[in-house]
Amino acid sequence: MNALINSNLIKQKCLDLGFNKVGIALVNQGNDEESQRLQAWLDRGYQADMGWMANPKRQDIRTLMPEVKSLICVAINYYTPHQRPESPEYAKISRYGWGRDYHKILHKKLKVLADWVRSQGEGIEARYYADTGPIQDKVWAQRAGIGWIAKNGNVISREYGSWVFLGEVLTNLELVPDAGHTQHCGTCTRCIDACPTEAITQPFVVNADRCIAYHTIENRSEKLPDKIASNLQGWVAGCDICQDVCPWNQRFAKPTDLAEFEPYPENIAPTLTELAEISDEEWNRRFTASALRRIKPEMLRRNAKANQINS
Ligand code: B12
Ligand code: SF4
Ligand code: SF4
Repeated sequence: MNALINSNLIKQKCLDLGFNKVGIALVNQGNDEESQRLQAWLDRGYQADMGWMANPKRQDIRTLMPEVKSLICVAINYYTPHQRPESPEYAKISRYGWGRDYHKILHKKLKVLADWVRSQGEGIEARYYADTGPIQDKVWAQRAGIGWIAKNGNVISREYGSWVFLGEVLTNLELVPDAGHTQHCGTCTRCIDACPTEAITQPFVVNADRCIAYHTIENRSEKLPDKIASNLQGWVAGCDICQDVCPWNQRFAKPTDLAEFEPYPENIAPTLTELAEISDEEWNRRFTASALRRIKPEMLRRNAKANQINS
């Protein structure tokens, strides 16, 4: 399947669909280094209870789609200029969860893109993923030139900082690849120094078991570990500390033009008291079509109470 001519057309289509960045990566090289790093991360138990991170498909994209030749990688900017109030009575919700569920937004656009790619010729195949597939989204984004995997574990783009969600379309088309992105953290260590739970155990490596984002979103136990609970600093849903301190975000964040990412008004400054007592009904009302539905009402109450007890 040779469609060298289509790369520019595909990129234009992505921009027309509202993606802010697009790049292409080829599946012609081994994945050995990234695979080994992922394995080392798993061997250390850094996935905590996310057993699905050990799915072997994540190590080799060809096990997911044997005929894949190229990835069309996209990024979408979700930053809005709203700021959280600093007073300790407020609960902090991270930016990824302020507006409508990003999975819904990306999947809708990626489906249109994948259908369009397929319609370009007989025998063309295309499958899409964003976050939920057994794929290393960040590794492919870096290879496609979207940005670099930074010391805080996020992909940073020059244009938008790290406030971008990532997705990709896998296809059997042989497309013209972009150059992989170079690394621009330099000697900076701000994110590592700012992390209150020392979750960035070495540059580029995040131990989920120490990360506030993991414990507030994924940990389903009744009680949070003491070392996390005592360092929450107001966070009840994810954590943005290592992104907030990043000079790239401070200089290059730009407001998104997607209305769906505008925050639900109640997500900017909820109080710890209201969330510690939130009813299941109220939770259901507040978080309609929100990525925060992953944080069940009892987890949200647990997170808010842990902040109250430890403040
Ligand atoms: C598991 C997961 C988590 C876990 C683990 C985080 C992590 N950094 O791995 C938890 C629950 C903690 C988490 C939190 C968050 N997540 Co998350 N998460 C994922 C998921 C599902 C897999 C990531 C993964 O593969 N981790 C495994 C490790 C081994 O991979 P890695 O971090 O890419 O590691 C590579 C490098 O570190 C490098 N490396 C390792 N060692 C070394 C050593 C050297 C010397 C070098 C140079 C490199 C290097 O190699 C590794 C493998 O190639 C992805 C979606 C996806 N399918 O990819 C989203 C994803 C990474 N998450 C995302 C987001 C938004 C977040 C949060 C910001 C949400 C929030 N505000 O709370 C936080 C950020 C926390 C942080 N500092 O990383 C976005 C990130 C977007 C972006 N711009 O990068 C993603 C890509 C989802 C998406 N499609 O948009 N997440
Ligand atoms: S998200 Fe928060 S807890 Fe996790 S590594 Fe970043 S600063 Fe540390
Ligand atoms: S704070 Fe510094 S080291 Fe951390 S991700 Fe940003 S530039 Fe890289």
